[in-house]
Amino acid sequence: PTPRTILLTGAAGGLGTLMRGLLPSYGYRLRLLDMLPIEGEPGAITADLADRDALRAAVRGVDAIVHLAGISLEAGFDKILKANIEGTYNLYEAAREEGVRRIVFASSNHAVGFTPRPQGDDPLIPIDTPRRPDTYYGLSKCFGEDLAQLYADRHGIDTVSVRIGSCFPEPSTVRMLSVWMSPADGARLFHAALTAEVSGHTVVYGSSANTRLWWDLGPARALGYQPQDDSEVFAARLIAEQGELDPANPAHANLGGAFCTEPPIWPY
Ligand code: NAI
Ligand code: 15L
Repeated sequence: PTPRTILLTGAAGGLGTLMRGLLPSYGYRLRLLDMLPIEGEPGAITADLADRDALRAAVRGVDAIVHLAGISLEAGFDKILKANIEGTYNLYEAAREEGVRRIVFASSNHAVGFTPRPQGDDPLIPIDTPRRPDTYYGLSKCFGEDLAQLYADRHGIDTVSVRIGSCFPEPSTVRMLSVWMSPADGARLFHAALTAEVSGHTVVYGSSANTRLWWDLGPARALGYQPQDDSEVFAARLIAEQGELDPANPAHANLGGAFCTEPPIWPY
């Protein structure tokens, strides 16, 4: 059955705000959660992922969860551990206890960030390329994917983990020409992930149908996702401003961009 009531975690954030605007047009009723209050949304649940009782109440009665909450850039290990690793565990436990059977997990390209990016005629990066996290942040996304696999095998909770590229209204760097996911395509992909007849744990890359794409969108298309956007319309301006990517520059060599440099830098 098509899920109707969705818990959206991280609803105050950048992606959460975009999805709050876009997902209702697919017919979903959204229940919002974030540790920060959300202006104009008096019904939103203000709770930290550390609060297990609040999570249990938040997931009660929903058909599915879109899990965006967490630290979204590199941070110290203790912070990542609390928010992304323990927080995601707490959410899955709440889902198990309350019988929620589908989760869409916002994974990230930074789970495989140290993978060299394709150049020239190199093949696209497949979804089963070995994990190569580029940060503790990326490592937490590897954990989330493995947690999703465990809860699929042991508890029958189906997860689609979306290794998102860069989902912002517009790409702001030359790297993003390859990894950008337009907000509208993001909503298309989350809708596909919520409704596809897949069981167990499925991992896909999330981006638009970019001319300069670095990875294989086949697994996302297999869910029914049909991307409509291409970052190429932004290419001339960004390349004129910033130049082409330089393979000799360590910040340009890998999928994760400047997350692979020391210290990790954003944006790139
Ligand atoms: P964001 O940082 O704008 O939003 C994250 C939200 O999570 C914030 O509103 C924050 O208050 C909330 N949050 C953080 N820790 C929390 C906790 N312990 N309990 C409850 N809420 C907490 O990040 P953005 O860009 O919206 O990303 C959303 C998700 O998608 C993140 O998990 C991020 O890792 C993932 N992602 C996003 C990408 C993008 O391009 N925007 C790319 C790849 C992954
Ligand atoms: C991510 O995982 C971050 O959450 C987002 O802010 C961007 O940095 C994105 O990856 C990216 O790789 O551009």
